[in-house]
Parts: sequence; C-alpha cells; structure tokens
Amino acid sequence: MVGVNKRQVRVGMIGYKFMGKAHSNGYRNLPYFFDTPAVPVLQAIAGRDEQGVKAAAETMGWASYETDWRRLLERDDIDVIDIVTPNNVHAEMAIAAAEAGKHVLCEKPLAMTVEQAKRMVDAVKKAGVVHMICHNYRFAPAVQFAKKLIEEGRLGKIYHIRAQYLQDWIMDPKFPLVWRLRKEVTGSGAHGDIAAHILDLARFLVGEFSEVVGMMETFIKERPLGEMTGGLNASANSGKMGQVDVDDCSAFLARFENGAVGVFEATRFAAGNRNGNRFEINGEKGSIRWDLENMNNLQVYLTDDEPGLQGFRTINCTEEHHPYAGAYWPAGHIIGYEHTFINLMKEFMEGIVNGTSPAPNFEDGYRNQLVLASVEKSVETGSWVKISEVDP
Ligand code: 4PW
Repeated sequence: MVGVNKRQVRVGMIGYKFMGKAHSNGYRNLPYFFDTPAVPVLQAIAGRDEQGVKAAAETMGWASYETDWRRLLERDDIDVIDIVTPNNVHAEMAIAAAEAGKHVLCEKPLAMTVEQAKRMVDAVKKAGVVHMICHNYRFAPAVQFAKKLIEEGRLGKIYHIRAQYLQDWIMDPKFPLVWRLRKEVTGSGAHGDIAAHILDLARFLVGEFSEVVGMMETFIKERPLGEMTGGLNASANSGKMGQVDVDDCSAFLARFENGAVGVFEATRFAAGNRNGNRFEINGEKGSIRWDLENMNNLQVYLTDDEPGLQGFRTINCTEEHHPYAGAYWPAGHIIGYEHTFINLMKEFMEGIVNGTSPAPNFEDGYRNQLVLASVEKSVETGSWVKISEVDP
C-alpha cells in the first residue's frame, strides 16, 4: 500500500455527492503522485440517507459511514473534517469541527454571510487547527505558473484582469429549483457559486480588491421543484412550482488596492459554455490568458520579444518546471480537473504536518466573502461599494 509507513491523517467527510466524489478521488490519489510527509486515510463519511451514504462509502472507498455528522466529531479516530455540503451548513459544521479539535477543509463559498465567515475564522484560530477552503482552480499548474510569472515581475505592473465564469446548465426553464437555486440553502446563485472562484483567482494573482460596482439578473423567476442527483444534474422535476430567489448571473467592475482594475462576469445562461472559467491579465510588460477548458496551457505575451516575432505563445504547463506538473506524467502528458484537488490536498497534508494553514485558507474565504458581500450591497444601492464598508 502506498505511503503505509507515513503519518496517517484520518479524514471524516460530510457530504458525498459532486464535491464528495472530487475530494475522495483527491485523497485516494494523492499518495500515488506526491511524496507528502502525511497521507490521508479515508476513514468515514457522513450523510443523512443511510442507503445513499453506505453506497457512497463503498463506491468511493471510505472505511465507514455515519448518518449523523456530529458523530464524526465525537470519534477520536478522525483528525480532519472535510465539508462538502450545501453552503447553509458550512458555518455550523466548521465551527463545531474546530471546537472538537479537528482540522478543517471546507468547500466554497466559505459561508452565507460575512458574519458567519468571521465566526468561522475566529473558531479555527481559537482552536489552533489547520484550515483551508477548496478553491481548487488555484492549483492548476498553468495558474500557479501565471502566479510565478507575475511574482517575478515578468508582466510588470498589473493594469487589468478580466475574468469570466460561464456555464449553461440551468437554461432550460423546466430545470428544477435545486438547492443551488434556493437562497436559504445557497446564499446566492452564480455569484457565490462561480463568481467566488474568479474573484479568488483575482485575489491570488492580482491582489486585494478595494471597491466594486455590480449588477445581477434572474432570468427565470419560477421553476419546478426538484433536487440534484450529483454533478450539475437534477432529478426529474415534480411539476410543483417555486420562486427562484438567487441570481442567474452576476457582473461587476472592480478596483484593486494596487491600482489594477477588473471586469468580472459569472453566469449560468451562457449557452454552449459548460464550465468556461477564464481570465486575461494585462501588465506593463505583457499579458497572460488562461482557460479552464484548455487548462494545461497558459498563453503568454511579452512586450520585449523581438519585433516581428511578437505574439501570444502557448506554454504547455506539463513540464517539471511547472508547479505540481512534474509529479504526474512526462512533459506533454496532460492532467485534468481532478488533479487540481490532488494538488490542493498535497498542500493541506503538508500544512497539517507543519501546523500552518496554506492558502487559500479561512482568511482567504473571509476576504472572498467580503468581495461577494460588497457586490451584493452595490447591487442593492446601485453604487460603488468599498470592501471596507462590509468588513465589520
Ligand atoms: O465550485 C463550482 C461548482 O459549484 C465548480 O467549480 C463548478 O461550478 C462546477 O460546479 C459548480
């Protein structure tokens, strides 16, 4: 068995659907690719539906299951709580996990509100546990390489970021009112679900936001009731109708503390875009472009290239020079979505051994929540909102 003589970090995961599958795969495959000082053990998962959680434990390779998540906190054979549930229970679970002395990994967005996110940060700090938020796209090798280029000053001063997260999975008006479309469970729509990712990437690559002005729209205001079955698929709808009380799209302009400006767009109504997460960053010495649907490549343009040869070049970030890539396959052998989770979990395991919380951690989740809330406030007031206005 891979990593059998290493420190074992026993994970208890709450939830087991789409993200549960991505996280389980991450834990299982981490020791196969990375030589980390600790290896995750898939100790237990929790879910309310006994048949469902039992079947998921068997399929995904978890040693045991619970039908009450609080049991995971009581068990002394669990070191980490991983929260892959809908957003409305993140705060309660993460705070209880920290109070029980467990390290915590939480799906994004961290919370429903700034106030909840603040309590979560306070709880993990007070307990002294290691914490991370699962913004997995930071961990694509091409995104990490973009960060390296920016930090080395290859682009010089950054002027612009324009970022889009475009999906189309709810365009059919008959698509049901799943939990991701109900405010009491999710907090917001495309905004918290996918704008959260691109603003996290912007904070990672460009810096802290200073102010925003935004708009949101809900195109389909009523939908049949129904639930998710996994991934972004839904069960058959019931025919009974319910109100949609979250945004279908969110767009905003931003200024950053370092003087850069940003344009952001997140929507679930961009026909033909299944999971189009992309950005372009322009600096005084060049530009970079990245697109999740071609995630191994980074487009790079440098202004000091020889005249006549200038143009965007494609860097295939699969070489040992590129962060994380050397752990996988020989150059040119591409990796995918699931590997972003493995890379994140490598950092998490190392953090647990070192007693540090690698970025993005709950502090990042909190700062992201401030940006989400500032845009929401701007939509209400119709004016620019400074991030400091929503920071208590
Ligand atoms: O976190 C996001 C999800 O909520 C994902 O990255 C993509 O959008 C896929 O599903 C949703």
